[in-house]
Amino acid sequence: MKKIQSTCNYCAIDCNLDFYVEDNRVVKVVPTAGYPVNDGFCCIKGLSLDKQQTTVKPGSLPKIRQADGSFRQVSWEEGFQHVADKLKELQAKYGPESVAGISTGQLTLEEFAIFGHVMRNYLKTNVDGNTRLCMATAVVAHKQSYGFDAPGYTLQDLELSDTIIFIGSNPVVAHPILWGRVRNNQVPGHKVIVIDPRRSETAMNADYWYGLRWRSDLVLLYTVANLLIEKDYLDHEFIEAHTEKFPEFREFVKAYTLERGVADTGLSREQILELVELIHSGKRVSFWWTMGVNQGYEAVRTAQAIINLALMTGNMGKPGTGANSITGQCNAMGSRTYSNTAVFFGGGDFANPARRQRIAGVLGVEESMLAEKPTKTYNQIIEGINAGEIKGLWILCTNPRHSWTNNETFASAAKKLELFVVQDIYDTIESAEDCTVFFPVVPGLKKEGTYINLERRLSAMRPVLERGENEISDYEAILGVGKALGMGDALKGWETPRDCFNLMRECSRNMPGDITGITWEALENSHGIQWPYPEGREAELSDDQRRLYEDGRFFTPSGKAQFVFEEVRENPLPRTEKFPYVLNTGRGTVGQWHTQSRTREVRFVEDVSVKGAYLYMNPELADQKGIREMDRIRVYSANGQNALFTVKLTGNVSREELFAPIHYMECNRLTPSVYDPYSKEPSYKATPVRFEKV
Ligand SMILES: Nc1nc2c(c(=O)[nH]1)N[C@H]1C(S)=C(S)[C@@H](COP(=O)(O)OP(=O)(O)OC[C@H]3O[C@@H](n4cnc5c(=O)[nH]c(N)nc54)[C@H](O)[C@@H]3O)O[C@H]1N2
Ligand SMILES: Nc1nc2c(c(=O)[nH]1)N[C@H]1C(S)=C(S)[C@@H](COP(=O)(O)OP(=O)(O)OC[C@H]3O[C@@H](n4cnc5c(=O)[nH]c(N)nc54)[C@H](O)[C@@H]3O)O[C@H]1N2
Ligand code: SF4
Ligand SMILES: [Mo]
Repeated sequence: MKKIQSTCNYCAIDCNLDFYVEDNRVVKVVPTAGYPVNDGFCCIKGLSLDKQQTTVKPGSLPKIRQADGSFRQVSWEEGFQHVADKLKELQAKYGPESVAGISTGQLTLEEFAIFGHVMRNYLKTNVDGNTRLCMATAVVAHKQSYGFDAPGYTLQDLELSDTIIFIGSNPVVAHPILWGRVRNNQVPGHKVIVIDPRRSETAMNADYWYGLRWRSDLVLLYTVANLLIEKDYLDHEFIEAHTEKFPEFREFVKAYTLERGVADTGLSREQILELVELIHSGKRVSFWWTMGVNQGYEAVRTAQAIINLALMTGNMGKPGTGANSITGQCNAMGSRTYSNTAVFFGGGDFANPARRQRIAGVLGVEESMLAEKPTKTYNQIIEGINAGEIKGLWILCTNPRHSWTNNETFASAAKKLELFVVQDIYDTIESAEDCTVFFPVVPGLKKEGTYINLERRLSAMRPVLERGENEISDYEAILGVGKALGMGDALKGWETPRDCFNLMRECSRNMPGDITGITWEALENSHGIQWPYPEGREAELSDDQRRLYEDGRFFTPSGKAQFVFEEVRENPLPRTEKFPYVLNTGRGTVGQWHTQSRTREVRFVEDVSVKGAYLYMNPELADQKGIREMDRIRVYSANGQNALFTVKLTGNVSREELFAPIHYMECNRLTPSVYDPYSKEPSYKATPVRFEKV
C-alpha cells in the first residue's frame, strides 16, 4: 500500500490528507497528522474525495458539436486544433476581444498561470475568474488599504485571540476546520461574536449574536468607529506610527451617531454599546469576514470599515488580532497572486515599465507580448456576449449557468456563442448544455500542482491515482491549445507544471509574496510554506505559523496603512411594497459544495441532502400566509424572474427574510445584476422578492 500526501481541493483551508492506495484504488483517506492547518482532522468533503472516481469515464475524449446538434468525439490533437483555429478565426473576423475566458479559484496555481499566458498574453483576450463572485471585494479592499492584496493572518490567530468577531461569515458550515481552530482556543474568558442578519449555525454557537438589518453593516461599523473615538478607546501610538488619513476619518464618522446606528441597523442602543465595550475590553481582538461582507453593493467600503476598526484599536500584526478576510475556494489565494486575470505573476502594475521588463525577461518573451490592460470583468464579459460583441468563450472549472448572478443572463449568453468551450470533470454540469466543445479533464486526484490557502500557505497537490489512456489534466489541455495556436517559443519553460512553478517563483522575486525560497520538492510531504519565503531567508522564516505586518509596515509607498471610507450608498435595489421580503443566499450544509456537481456523487452526502430547491422561512410569517413545512411556494424576484421552492420553517430567519441555499439553480435565477462599484462583485445576498403558495 502506498501513502500519498495531497491537498483537498474544495475550500480555502487546504487541508492535507494522506491517501492510501492499492492497485490504483484509494483504500483509505486519513487527514494528515501534524499538518499545521488541519492536524489529523478534516470535513466530510475531504474525507470523501476518493468517492469521485466516476468523474472521468475511462478513455474520455473531447467532443465537438456538429451542425445537427449532436456531438462528435475527436482525438485530443483534433480538439486542440479545433479550438485554436476557431479562436483565431473569431479574432480575425470580429477583433481580438471577441473571445474571452472565465476561470476559477479551484485550479492549481500553474493551471491559472498558463491559462493567463495563453489567453491574456498571447491572444490579448479578457479572462476573469469566478473569484469575482467571491474574493474580488477583499482584493480591492486590501490593495487600497494595505497597498497589496495580502491578508496578514495565520490560522493560529483564532486560537490566540480573546475576542473573535465574525462578520457575514458562517464557518460552522463553510469552514468547519477553521471553526475547529476557534474551539481549540484556550484563552480564558475568550468571546465569540457573530454579526449576521440570520441566526446562522455559527451565531447559534457564539457568545454574542448581533442580528442587524441586511446591508446595514457599513452604518454599524462607522457608528462603532465613532463611539470608539468618542470614548477614546484608541491605540494612538499605532495610529500615529503606522496609518494615514485618521484625522479625516475621525471627522467623517462624526455623522454616524448612536441614534443613526440604531435607526439604520435595527440593533438596540445597548447592543451597539455592548459591541463597542467588547472591542475595547479585548486585548487581542480579531475580525473575520466572508461573503456576507464581500457580496454587497458597498462591499469594498464595508471590508475597509472592518480594517479601519482593527487599525484604530491597534489590533493588527500582533498574535490573535487582525482584520481577516476568509477566502472561499481552495486556491482563490493562488489565483489572486499568480493571477490569470492580471498575468503579472506575483503582482505588479501593467503600466509599470520595470515590472513589465522583469516579467518579460523571466518568461523569455517580448514585452509587447504581455497583456496591456486589466481584463474586462465577469459581468462585462456576460454583457458583451449578450450584446453580440463577444463570440467565443472558454470556461474551466466553474459552472456559471448555475452560480452566476441573475443566471438566466448566462443562459441567454451561452446560446449566442459561436465557440463555447467547457472544460470540466463532468459533462453533465448545467453550463455544458449549450457548449460547442467539451474538454473532459481529470480531477484533482490525478494531477499535480500548487495550492495557496487562506493564510498564504502553499501546499502540494500530488497525483494519488495513475491516469489511464487519453486522460489529461487541465494543464495539458491548455498547453495543447497553446501549441496548436502556434505559440512556439512563447511556451518555452512551460512544459510541465513543475517548470511553470519555477517560472512563477522567479516572477515573485522581491515582490510582497516572494516565494523564491520554496521549491517543488520542499512542498512534498511538508507542512506547507506560507509566503513570503524569499531565497536566503529560509532558516529565519521556518516557523509553521507566520503573520504579516508584525513590524507595522504595509505595502503602500509610505509604508503606512490607509483609512479608506465613504458615505454609505443608497440601496440600488431596495425592498418595495411589491417586493417586501429579502432573499438571502449562502451555503446550506457542510456536505454540499456550490453547484453540487462533485458532492452529488458522494452517497452519504446525497442521501441526506434535500433533492430540490428549498428555502427557510420564519414560522410566524408562514402562519400569516397559511404556509406549512414542505409546502411549495413560487418566489418572484425584483429581477423579473420567478422560481419554485419547498419551504422549511425556522426561527433563525426573521419575518422579513427568506434564506435559500445556493446549491440549487433556482437560487440564482432570482439574484440581481447589481455589483459593488469597485470590485464588481455581485450583490448576491439581499434580493427583494415576494412569494405565493402554489
Ligand atoms: N460546505 C461548503 N463549504 C463551503 C462552500 C460550499 O459551497 N459548501 N463554499 C466555499 C466558498 S467558495 C466560500 S466563498 C465560502 C463562503 O463562506 P461564508 O461566507 O461563511 O458562507 P455564506 O453562507 O455564503 O455567507 C455567510 C453569511 O453571510 C450572511 N449575510 C447575508 N447578508 C448579510 C449582511 O448583510 N450582513 C452580514 N453581516 N451578514 C450577511 C448570511 O446570512 C450567511 O450566514 O464557503 C466555502 N466553504
Ligand atoms: N446566490 C449566490 N450565488 C453564489 C454565491 C452565493 O453566496 N450566493 N457564492 C459565489 C461564490 S463565493 C462562488 S466561489 C461561486 C462558485 O461557483 P462555481 O465555481 O460555478 O461552482 P462549482 O460548483 O464549485 O464549480 C466548479 C466546477 O469545476 C468542476 N471541477 C472540479 N474539479 C475540476 C478540475 O480539476 N478541473 C476542471 N476543469 N473542472 C473541475 C466541477 O465539476 C464544477 O463544475 O458561486 C457564487 N455564487
Ligand atoms: S473542504 Fe475545506 S475543511 Fe473540508 S477537508 Fe477540504 S479543505 Fe478541509
Ligand atoms: Mo467563493
